[in-house]
Amino acid sequence: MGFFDRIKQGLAKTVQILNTDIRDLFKQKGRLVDDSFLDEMFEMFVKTDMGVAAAKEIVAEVRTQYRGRVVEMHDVLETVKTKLKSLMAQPAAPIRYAEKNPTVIMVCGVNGSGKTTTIAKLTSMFVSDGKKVVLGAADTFRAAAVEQLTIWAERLGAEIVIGASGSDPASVAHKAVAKALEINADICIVDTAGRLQTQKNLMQELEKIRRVLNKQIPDAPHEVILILDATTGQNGISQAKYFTEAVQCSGIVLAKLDGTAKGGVVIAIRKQVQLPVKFIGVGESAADLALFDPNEFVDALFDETEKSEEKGES
Ligand SMILES: Nc1nc2c(ncn2[C@@H]2O[C@H](COP(=O)(O)OP(=O)(O)O)[C@@H](O)[C@H]2O)c(=O)[nH]1
Ligand SMILES: [Mg+2]
Repeated sequence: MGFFDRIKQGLAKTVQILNTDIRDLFKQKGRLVDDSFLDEMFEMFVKTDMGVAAAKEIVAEVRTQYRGRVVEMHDVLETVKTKLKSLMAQPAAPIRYAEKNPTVIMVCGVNGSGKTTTIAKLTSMFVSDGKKVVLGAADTFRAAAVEQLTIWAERLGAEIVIGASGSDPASVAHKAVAKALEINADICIVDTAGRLQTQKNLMQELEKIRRVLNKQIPDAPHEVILILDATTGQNGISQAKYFTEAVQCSGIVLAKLDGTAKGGVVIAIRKQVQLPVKFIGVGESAADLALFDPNEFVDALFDETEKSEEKGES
């Protein structure tokens, strides 16, 4: 399956709802763009969780261009897609590699957001690029967390560094980077325990991990990636704010996009958070990670609708 189809499949729930709603909107052949059309369109966008502000902007654009006219679905969709792409635009945000090995990547987020799974996905990507990866199991609170990461490491062919149960996460992170230096690994990824953005002491613990890594290698961590769970919707915005204040995140991975019909949340995040979305998670396996490209993302969202229109099914 190609990259585009993988994203599309991952977004299936959102695509399906959006597709149904768009067809309803254009049920009447040659629909007149009046207030009730624009209201219906607004409701449809809000349902995807893109946020009221983004929905308003898109509808305003459609109003400016088409109000009072009888329109074809295709023309309106082109306008909507162009607007969405501009709302989500971001500078290219590939992984920032260190000049000298290892590239240190710290991963953080709330409980269950998909940190460990995303680390497995990133590891799989790096390993298939021929890179040597060391994982640091700095989620020392739960034995199960260490076990989960160990299983992935074995499966994917990465080294893993663990600490005693309950030991200082910063010291485990330090040991992992030391190991990466020792064996000349390309990448060291540090897993951390989940925490709420409002838990001050735990956020300080995260800061400490960052500090320790930075002492060990002056420009580390090279990436601090915040994992957001797409199914929790707009709360992600608040998480991004607090985590970025504490540990200067460099980018976001939006996990579980496949589990929600509200894939529009990416739009809300791009609009309200000053961090690039680097990857999206679209499933539970190590291969279910896709680079986030706003253009591809929007094309995937509307692909079904356009296909059925071509076939004259609308
Ligand atoms: N459907 C789906 N499930 C995911 C994705 N990422 C993680 N999960 C699941 O979410 C649950 C929590 O993930 P985990 O990585 O353990 O979260 P952590 O607590 O942040 O480390 C697990 O059941 C994962 O399989 C994803 O992109 N799609
Ligand atoms: Mg975990």
